Amino acid sequence: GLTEQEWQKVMDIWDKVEPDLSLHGQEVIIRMFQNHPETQERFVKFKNLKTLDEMKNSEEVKKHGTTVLSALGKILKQKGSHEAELAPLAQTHANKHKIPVKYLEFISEIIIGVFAEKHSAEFGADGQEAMRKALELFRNDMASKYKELGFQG
Ligand code: CLN
Repeated sequence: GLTEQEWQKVMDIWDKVEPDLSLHGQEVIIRMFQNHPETQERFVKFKNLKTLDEMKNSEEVKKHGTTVLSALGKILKQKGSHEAELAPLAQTHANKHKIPVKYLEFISEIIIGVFAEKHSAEFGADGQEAMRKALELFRNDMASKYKELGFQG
């Protein structure tokens, strides 16, 4: 788990991100599609977006970015006691969307990269390390749920 101090670092960066979730979320989704095109294939609603401009101009991408980051924010704020928030997410991502754990790894690194770029002064090496640990915990718990559900993610 994380120390109280590490959770505090996670909450500190979240305070910077939260006022503009849609901008951060949009950036995360677009970068994920660009760096890992196989992730885009999992989205029926985004498969048709071909160019970077199309992605940037898509209100749906922005909306989905907000959905993802608000769900993640709710989880992180539980500081590890996230069972209630995580269970439904594991359920849909395993059974419905069929998302390998590997993709959760991709998005974790992209989240850290985007936040670091946008908040270089406030999100230094220690903050990034704390966030990496928090996202690892999230991912490990998702992976355990996947196993329970019989999904070899
Ligand atoms: Fe996801 C839908 C949260 C990572 C693929 N995702 C949703 C919804 C979330 C959500 C809330 C809507 C409700 C639901 O279906 O459940 N996703 C998250 C969070 C993370 C996340 C939090 C990690 C930080 N999701 C992923 C990826 C994966 C993916 C690992 C592919 C690349 S990133 N998620 C989906 C798909 C949907 C979805 C395909 C369904 C979208 C739609 O058609 O509306």
